[in-house]
Amino acid sequence: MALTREEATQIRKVALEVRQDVVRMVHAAGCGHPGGPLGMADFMSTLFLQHLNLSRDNRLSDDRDRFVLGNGHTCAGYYALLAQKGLIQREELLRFRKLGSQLQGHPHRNLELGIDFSTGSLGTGLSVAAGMALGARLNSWDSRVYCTSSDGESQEGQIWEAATSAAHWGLGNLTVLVDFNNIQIDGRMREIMDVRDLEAKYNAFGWHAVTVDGHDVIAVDQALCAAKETTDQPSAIIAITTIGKGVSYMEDASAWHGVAPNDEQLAQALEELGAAVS
Ligand SMILES: Cc1ncc(C[n+]2csc(CCOP(=O)(O)OP(=O)(O)O)c2C)c(N)n1
Repeated sequence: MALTREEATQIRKVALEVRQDVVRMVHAAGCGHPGGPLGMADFMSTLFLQHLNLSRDNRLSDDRDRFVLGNGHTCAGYYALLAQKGLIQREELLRFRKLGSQLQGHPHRNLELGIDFSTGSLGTGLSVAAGMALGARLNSWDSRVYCTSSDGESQEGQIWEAATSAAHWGLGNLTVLVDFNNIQIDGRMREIMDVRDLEAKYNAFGWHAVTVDGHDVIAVDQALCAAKETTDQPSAIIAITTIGKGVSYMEDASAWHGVAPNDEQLAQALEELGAAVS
């Protein structure tokens, strides 16, 4: 069913709050990755609010959805969304990347917090997600598995081993959302290693693949609904995004892949994101 106007408004509001949390968290840590999560905030908020069946109440049960953040360096936004869902305490967000914190710079498996798998080593997430999807099917669990990936991560050979396996097993309960911002750690994809048309590639591997504007929450929601209806093939949603979305000096700039804003830059970012500057 299509998103109502109220649902779309709520998702956009949460995406904005996630962006505010991301810049605050990375600033407080003095290090981390702001660009990716700012770009992913709209499609991640659509997934977490509208589709992902994960809550404080069901987080330890078998019959719930699983989530794997394949591009683990973008975890600031993931943690902010787990806080939105009541799985992480809001105060903990500002301990991001601090010694002793449960919220390290790459996700560490912690089912109490709703974190299903440890990631950060690019290429591994989709394999694990495919294994979870197969396991859920073998156990007859009512469980869908969602995984994120990225254009940079798509350079890893293991992604395509996982894609081959998932199609072979007809994992209709598996969906990957690929953050395609055309930028990776060192610059533009085409200057480093162009992965080209990922929709065509996933289709050729036997997936149901679509490309959407990753900032259009209505389009993302429709793609997630179509993925649910595709029961005999895994689905891939190639989400075209702008790295650093919402903060003018971070937008489309690979320099902001993994740098913390200073005090002045934080103030400007929060102002642009409509947050109270304290
Ligand atoms: C196996 C592996 N190799 C290298 C890295 C270092 N690394 C971290 S992020 C990154 C770039 C990934 O590209 P992408 O996810 O597209 O970057 P973004 O869009 O977030 O800038 C690299 C190479 C890693 N984490 N894992």
